[in-house]
Amino acid sequence: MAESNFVDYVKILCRSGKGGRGSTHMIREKYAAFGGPDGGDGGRGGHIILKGNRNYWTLLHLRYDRHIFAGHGESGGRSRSFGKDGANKIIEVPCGTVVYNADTGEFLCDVTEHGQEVILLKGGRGGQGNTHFKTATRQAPRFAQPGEPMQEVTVIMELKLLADIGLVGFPNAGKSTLLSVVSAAKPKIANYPFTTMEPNLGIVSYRDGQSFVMADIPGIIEGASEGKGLGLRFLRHIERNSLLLFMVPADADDIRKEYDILLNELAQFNPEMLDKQRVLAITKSDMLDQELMDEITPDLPENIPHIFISSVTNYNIQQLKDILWAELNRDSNRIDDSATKDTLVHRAKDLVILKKELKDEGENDEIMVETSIDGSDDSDLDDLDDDFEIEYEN
Ligand SMILES: Nc1nc2c(ncn2[C@@H]2O[C@H](COP(=O)(O)OP(=O)(O)OP(=O)(O)O)[C@@H](O)[C@H]2O)c(=O)[nH]1
Ligand SMILES: [Mg+2]
Repeated sequence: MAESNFVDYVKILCRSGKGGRGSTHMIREKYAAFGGPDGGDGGRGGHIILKGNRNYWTLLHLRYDRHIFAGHGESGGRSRSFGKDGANKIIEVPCGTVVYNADTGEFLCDVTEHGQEVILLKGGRGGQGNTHFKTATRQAPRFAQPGEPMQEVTVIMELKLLADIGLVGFPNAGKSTLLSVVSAAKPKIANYPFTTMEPNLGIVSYRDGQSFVMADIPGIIEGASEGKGLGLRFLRHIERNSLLLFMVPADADDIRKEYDILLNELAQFNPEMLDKQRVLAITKSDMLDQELMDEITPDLPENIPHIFISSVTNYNIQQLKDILWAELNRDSNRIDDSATKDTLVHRAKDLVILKKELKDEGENDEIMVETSIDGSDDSDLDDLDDDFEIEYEN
């Protein structure tokens, strides 16, 4: 997987900036007899922000930047001058990026829309300068508030492509061929299994300038859930599709059995996949005549729509599009405004699975951290009175 440009899994260390400390400065001027406090507030630490960008299709660009640190807030200064805020770090990600805590597997956030910004880690607030602590009885506070500490987390970012329809089939079923016929995508097509090694997306134009997005993923075989073939790692790219198009070739020994195997593998990956609407296409039907189709039909699953197609002769391709469009637009399947409302709840990752995943993805190497972040910077506390509690308002 290492040489591929299609990167859909990365582990990154993120750290926000700490807040700048408030200043303890005292006025010392020739004509101000007793001066007094004039220390300004520290600046806010930089946030770590994720931003959806539809021009990115993979997480490849993040492979080269494993440590993402925002800037620290500067300390406050004399004459009530504020410290400068630390610079935010914006991480641009493709739409469909899901973020998990790499240590606990906890789901943190996801980014589905172009331009959408999500604060992953907040920068520490700046401390208040000593001017805030002046009271009638304490005219010259020689302390100020330290800045809030920075936050750190190692995350796993996973890309789950956002498409309307996902193609599900054994290798060689004709998935890529169909995509090449109904869209402008040019996936590799060949008469051997596992031609497709990474997902392809295509935009299918429908009547009246409407369109939908189709995702072609590598073929699934029996035992994929135990890691056979290319395993199930690519299934995450059809997790969010509202509709699954199952494809079984006309020359399969047992069409019904192939369909059941596919269904079972999806269930092993995530049982919620079975809640999605399905359509079955019997591909390569140019190899069948009407008589054979009639013979096959009674054995097909009863509860879902099916259609015989041929990408080579274009047989029933328009009818297939009609069925897909109708299913997509059934209220029960509709994804509001293409994926603002997710079709799938992101669950926390099981720790055992997480460990295995990291190993499979070659991401289990430790990310080195140069400095520790136990938060408080002791030097900030030097001037504090013992009896004074510093609290941040929320
Ligand atoms: N006769 C006939 N052959 C087809 C049809 N569609 C695809 N094929 C052939 O089937 C073979 C496999 O097609 P692909 O589109 O690469 O199959 P795939 O499902 O993408 O396969 P993987 O990427 O390996 O999972 C190719 O040799 C295609 O030319 C069809 O409608 N009729
Ligand atoms: Mg293919």
